[in-house]
Amino acid sequence: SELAVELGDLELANPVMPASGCFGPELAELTPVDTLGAVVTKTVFAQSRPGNRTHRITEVPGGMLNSVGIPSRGTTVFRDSGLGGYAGLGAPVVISIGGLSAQEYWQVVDELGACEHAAVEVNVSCPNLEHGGATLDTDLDAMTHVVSGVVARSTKPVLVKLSPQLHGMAAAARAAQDAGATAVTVCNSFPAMAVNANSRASELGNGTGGLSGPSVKPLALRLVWTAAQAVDIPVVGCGGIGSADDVAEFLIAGATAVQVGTATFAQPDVMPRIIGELPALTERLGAERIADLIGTLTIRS
Ligand code: RRO
Repeated sequence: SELAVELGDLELANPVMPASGCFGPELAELTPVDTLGAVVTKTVFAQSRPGNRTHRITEVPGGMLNSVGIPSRGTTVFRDSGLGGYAGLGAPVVISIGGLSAQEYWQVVDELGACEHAAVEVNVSCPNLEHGGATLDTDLDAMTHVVSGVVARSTKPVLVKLSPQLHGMAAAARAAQDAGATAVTVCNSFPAMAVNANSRASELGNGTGGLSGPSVKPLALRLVWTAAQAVDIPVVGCGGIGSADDVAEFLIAGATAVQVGTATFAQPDVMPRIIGELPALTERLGAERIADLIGTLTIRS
């Protein structure tokens, strides 16, 4: 159909899915989710873990900061509970996976086995984990080791969620491609912090966190454009997307699909609404199919 896009062998009915961590099955009670191109789960760890101290989220002008720290009940509980409730929502499920070592990532994939999912997204870019985060993609050898092991073990397409590296993006995207990734997701939240001058304390219980929302959109667009030029695999755009026009901008810059995160907190129905607007947008932009927009950016003369 006119909205379909492809991530390797993975065909999506449309290019819109939630960003990992910003969407739980409870959203299905507020808005229809079976129209989404896919659903992406909160990152799953092998073991159960509590996550970071509160306060975990704070609003800032133009967006929000989070330091959630991946609370997880562990892979087997997730798998045996209908994918934590994500199965049966009527959309393909992309399982975000994390770990503090290569073995931990691989254990998640092994324990997921053949359970009903459409793809995995390897989170190599959480800014909020112990030991200064799990931003593995700043060490390309370490990322290659993890990703190639996941690709070898997984029967499904493998997306790799990258950090917002303003200088290292091309190299990181290329390394993910060379490790066998089906697509790269660009990008995770931006390392940031918020300070309360009255208390002289950080707003977040972890001290620092990840910035997301409208303020990061121009940065994310630039990173998507850079990644799309560097690789031959699809790029999934993520960062400040909250409207159908935003989706068009990311596709034109080179994204094949997009993820919506922060906007879903204030507007639970934002994704179905955007999807509903995409046919008219496609027509207004003179394209027959939305995929015809991908990577069509010209430089203004
Ligand atoms: O859980 C988090 O604190 C978190 C993760 Br895993 C991530 O990848 N990105 C983010 O902004 N927060």
